[in-house]
Amino acid sequence: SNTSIKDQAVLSPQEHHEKTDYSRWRLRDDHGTHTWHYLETDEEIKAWPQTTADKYFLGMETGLPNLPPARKPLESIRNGLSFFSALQLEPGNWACEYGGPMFLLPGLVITWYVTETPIHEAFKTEMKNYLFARQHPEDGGWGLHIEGDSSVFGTAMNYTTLRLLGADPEDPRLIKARQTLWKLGGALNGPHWAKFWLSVLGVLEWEVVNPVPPEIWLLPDWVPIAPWRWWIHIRMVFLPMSYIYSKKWSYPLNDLTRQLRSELLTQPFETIKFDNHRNTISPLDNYHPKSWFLNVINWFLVYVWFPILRPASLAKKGEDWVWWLVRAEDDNTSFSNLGPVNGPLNALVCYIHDGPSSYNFREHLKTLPEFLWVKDEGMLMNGTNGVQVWDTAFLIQAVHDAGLAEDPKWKPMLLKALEFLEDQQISEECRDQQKCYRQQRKGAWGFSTKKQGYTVSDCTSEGLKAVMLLQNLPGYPKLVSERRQKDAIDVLLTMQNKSGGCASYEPTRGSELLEYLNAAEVFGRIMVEYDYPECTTAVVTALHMFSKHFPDYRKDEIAAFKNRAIDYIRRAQRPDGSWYGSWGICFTYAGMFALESLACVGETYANSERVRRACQFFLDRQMEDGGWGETYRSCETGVYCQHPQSQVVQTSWVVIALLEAGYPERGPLERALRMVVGRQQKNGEWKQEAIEGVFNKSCMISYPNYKFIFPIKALGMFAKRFGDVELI
Ligand code: LAN
Repeated sequence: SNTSIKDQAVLSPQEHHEKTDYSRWRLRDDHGTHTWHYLETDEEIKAWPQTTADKYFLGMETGLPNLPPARKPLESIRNGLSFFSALQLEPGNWACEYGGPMFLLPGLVITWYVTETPIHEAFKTEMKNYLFARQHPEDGGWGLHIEGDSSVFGTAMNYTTLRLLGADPEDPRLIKARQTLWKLGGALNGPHWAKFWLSVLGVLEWEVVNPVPPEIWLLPDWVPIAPWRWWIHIRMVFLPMSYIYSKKWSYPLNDLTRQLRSELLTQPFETIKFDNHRNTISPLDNYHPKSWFLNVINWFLVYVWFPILRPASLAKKGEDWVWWLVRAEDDNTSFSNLGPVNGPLNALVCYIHDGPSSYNFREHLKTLPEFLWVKDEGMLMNGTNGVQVWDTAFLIQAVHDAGLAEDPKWKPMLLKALEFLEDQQISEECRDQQKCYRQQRKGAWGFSTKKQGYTVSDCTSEGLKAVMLLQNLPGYPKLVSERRQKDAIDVLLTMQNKSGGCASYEPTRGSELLEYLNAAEVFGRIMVEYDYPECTTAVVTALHMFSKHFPDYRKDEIAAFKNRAIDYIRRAQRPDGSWYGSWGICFTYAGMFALESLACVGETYANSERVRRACQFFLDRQMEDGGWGETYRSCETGVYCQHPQSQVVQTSWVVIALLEAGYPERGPLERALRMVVGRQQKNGEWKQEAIEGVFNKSCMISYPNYKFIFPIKALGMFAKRFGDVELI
């Protein structure tokens, strides 16, 4: 702790918090696999010095120099790159915090707790610090994500996490959190996943959890609701959940969980009839209310299927098949798992099935920390095991689009980035691909690492584009062979939907009607894959670029794919000229992609009413200071919601959009970029502003590197078009 005894005496309990010694934290990056380490001894510290990137991530002084003030786009880019290049990690990738969601760390900490896994003291301390730092000052609660209003999900789960990490229930901050939780009706008003985790912990009874039957995995593939058709993140969460639900596995009651019963509930535990509360939920959590259809099914499962009809043999068969699929997922991802929700759940399944000292469970304990991140506020759990491929591919493209890829100053950085992408391309199909319903992946890139190993349509596309851009310049080695580029194209050609659009991990496999079975309550549009202008654009532009270099390879298929995709982009435009974004906030993000799609088939401001309408949509929303800003409410409501402050990232997206569109006038672009350059710090960095990303309509997620990548790209594209003119 770095607060002295004297300080501690004068701090009120509220202000008193421990901190670890930040000069001891290090990020290790082993082929993109990130883990944070807290060094205990002086020898270790000497042997492993803290890097500039470590210091930056931890919010410490980086010592990066002040640079000559930028007046022109290329000067601003140079300053930005001087700073950002210092954050490149040894294997060639960039990293960052990937926080935002506030429901991830609880799953991990509950899993550790119920498996009696010791937690490193430094981790404990910083996790508590993070949760306190992100507690809403007004009401002491937490929301679904860092910027969201307090909800039962956020408050009950993070309160519980703090208690499991050793926080004192009499700490004024916990008292305040409890009051808010009680006002919202307590944990009985939580959504499905909160009730699930609290039942695992033994704080609630399993009767409060809506059913998750493993036998649903036994449905034949032709059945329209069979789980292989669901969006991958939902089915991979439901998979291990169904096993644990079927076992009704709970941690034995102890003093702490007994206390939690009284802290999280508004009435005495003994007086509660739990099955009456399966469907109670606070309105603040109920983003997507369950359909009457799902309520009927749940009723049938709870009162007829489970107690009366369900044959023990079928239950066993379901559990066995689910176990097989869990094991396949673990093997195919080297225990990284698809994401931060199914990771802890799979770990728990292995613990229940194989026991605490089993190989499988212990391997999980090794990979789970790969989701963790340390920053100035403390330790959090990332939305994936990192952003490695995605951000690295975008950075390469930004520098290339700025015309700087051959500049000797940036070549070493780009070469390393290229080496990283080469290393991270997925080289083979996974074990039992068909049986575990996995999409083709040989030649693909994922969002984070090859080890995680999931194809994503746009990550493959952006990765491939970055590789092609560099490798086709003189002076860059051809690290990714022609065959491997073609493998990536083969994957992309599997990704198109009937509509012409592309989804995220797989083409859409089920009907939108499956949303009637959406049981999560807190998220919208999660049950199947949908078409996304963002993903579609990435794929189309990759195919387009590829066919310039290899005009004969699968020529007709590529041409047909492109036509159908562009048609989809046109159809997806709203009458007001905009496109709704699903992975970035929101209309500014999707508009950038859609206009890039149209530009790649030559549809621009000069020849298209549609493009002019899209430009007008943005021009109508340009702010006083030249920038653009919309809030995450755009994602929730589907209507453009003006942010009180302009945002560097969104402004850059719009500038890129207008430049892709061939918008003829310089004025609005110049005003926008003046704002962006004006926000740049003396050392070349841009500071964090509002949250940038989103998923499932309701949950926001941070993309901290966007504030470097997109200004660089926007400024570079502008300079290419209008020259390196003085902006300031
Ligand atoms: C991501 C992150 C990246 C994102 C893009 C590549 C930007 C997008 O274009 C396609 C979808 C994808 C890959 C994506 C899907 C959903 C993820 C994995 C996330 C938003 C990061 C976190 C989120 C995941 C579902 C979080 C866990 C929550 C559950 C509801 C299971």
